[in-house]
Amino acid sequence: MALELPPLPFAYDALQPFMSARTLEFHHDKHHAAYVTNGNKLAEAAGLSQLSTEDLIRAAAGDPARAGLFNNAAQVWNHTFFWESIKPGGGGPAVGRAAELIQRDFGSYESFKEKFQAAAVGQFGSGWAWLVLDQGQLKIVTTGNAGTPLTAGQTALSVVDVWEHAYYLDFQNRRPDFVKTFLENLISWDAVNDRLSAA
Ligand code: MN3
Repeated sequence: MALELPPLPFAYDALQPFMSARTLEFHHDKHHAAYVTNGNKLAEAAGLSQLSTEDLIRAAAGDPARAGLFNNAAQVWNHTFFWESIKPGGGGPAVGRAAELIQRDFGSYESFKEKFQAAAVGQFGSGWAWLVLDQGQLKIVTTGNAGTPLTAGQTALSVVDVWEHAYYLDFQNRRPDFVKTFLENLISWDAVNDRLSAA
């Protein structure tokens, strides 16, 4: 199977009160799981089941005949990356190398926070807001639907899912409050620093 559903890297109730167990049950066990099931069916039909998730995404990107495969495979990768981008006790100003690069590329943590919040809230409809490394520079980018920095030659460092299913049970339509909570209470700077070290 090209696509797999890893267990969440924390307990379902570990992010409360910032992200509820009920949100995680639906988001991981229903939404993320459905992308895995559907993506594997489409990969098998296309004869691409032997590929890794990343290679499957690259093989389907930009090919209108493989749009469904791309959407499901990229959503699998994006969600697994999202779960690894948040943690219990997360949030707050960046630390370590991430803090140095944010200072260098955004001027200050407050400026980064303001720009990230604006980008995530401003993404029209479903999508994702990312912190990426692009040619050695930190950048904030958004992608619509299943879009992923993997196919843009950028190294993903962190992400927040801004599809409504990510926050509706906890925040209803208040995406700005969800993004603020991501930044203040959930984002894992350890994960960002690990990804910077590996880049
Ligand atoms: Mn989602």
